[in-house]
Amino acid sequence: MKLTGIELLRVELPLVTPFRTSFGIEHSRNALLVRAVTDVGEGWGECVSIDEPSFSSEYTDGAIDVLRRFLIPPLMGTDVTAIEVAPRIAAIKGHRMAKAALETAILDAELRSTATSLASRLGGIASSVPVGVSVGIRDTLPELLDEVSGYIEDGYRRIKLKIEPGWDLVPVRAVRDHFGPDLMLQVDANTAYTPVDLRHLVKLDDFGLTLIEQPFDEEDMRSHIRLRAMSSTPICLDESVVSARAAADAIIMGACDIVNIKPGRVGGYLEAARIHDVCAAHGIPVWCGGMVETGIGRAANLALAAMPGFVLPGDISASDRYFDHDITEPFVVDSGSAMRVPTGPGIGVDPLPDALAAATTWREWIPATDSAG
Ligand code: OSB
Ligand code: MG
Repeated sequence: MKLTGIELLRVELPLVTPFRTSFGIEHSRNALLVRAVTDVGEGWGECVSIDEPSFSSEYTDGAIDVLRRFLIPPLMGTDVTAIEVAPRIAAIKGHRMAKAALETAILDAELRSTATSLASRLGGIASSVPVGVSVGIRDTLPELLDEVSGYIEDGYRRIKLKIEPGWDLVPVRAVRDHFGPDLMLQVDANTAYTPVDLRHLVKLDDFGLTLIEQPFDEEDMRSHIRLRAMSSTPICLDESVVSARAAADAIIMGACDIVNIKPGRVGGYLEAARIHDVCAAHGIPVWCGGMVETGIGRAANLALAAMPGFVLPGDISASDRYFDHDITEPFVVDSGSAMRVPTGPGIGVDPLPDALAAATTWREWIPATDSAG
């Protein structure tokens, strides 16, 4: 198929609750959407970068710049299939979130043109997948317990608490004591700890956690290996796993028991599926991470999470956990903490025109004539 144009859109969706992590606080989601226009129809992708380079080195203004100047031009006006996208832009280093959004938009267009769902393209088999909710750092314990209670009433059976030095053992103990041993509970530090914290983190073993996610710096494999040897809590990597190769290396060197797969972080859904396969071959359970996506990114994440190795609940919560008004039909969680996988062509959802228009703060149309040879 021929790529004839790309539209970049920024949308701003206010969050129903501010989301605080060890690396910052967000009051609204400023998402970047990519609409690929081809001779066989169009497709959508969402770039999961955030405003500042604080989760990883990527940030949204940078993603727009690299898409416009380096990633879109080599593809524009040419014949392209989704599997060719990554090799054709591989000379550009890094920028995996930007690459993922572009590849997803092209993949969505391709799949829609053959009425194939993304889930079936990736080898997804589940019609519904287990999901949980990621709970930000709060100012007080009562606020945290209130927030978690609300999610449990909504149907969630798996809670992930964001932690950082000074907000770890006490909130984890409070949630475990208040909601009891049956609640599936895990924590995510987003790289906030250093090797001097190793013995402190072992104390989390008392709380029956499903996993601890990325306690140390993304490049600090050694501390993850050491913690894994000292602690009985399973170690999960997020930020460190930027590719299937990185996943294989982390597993072989004994740095993790579990892998969080985020398509944006690894350059797209095709690489994400490869990570699934690498992990499956090693008996490593995986789950689908989240980056506070709009309905566009959420739909695609559900398709990925339908693959058989996704045995742990994903960070794929209902639209109303994040936004009053999503830009797609809202996603809902059922009373059993599960969410349906879209079955329609491509990612299976479309932006609602009015909701998209209301949320859009900026758009740029990049036609083929600008750059095609
Ligand atoms: O580390 O998993 C993370 C959100 C933004 C940036 C990083 C992370 C998160 C989450 C998932 O915890 C939140 C969600 O999408 O539900
Ligand atoms: Mg994480």
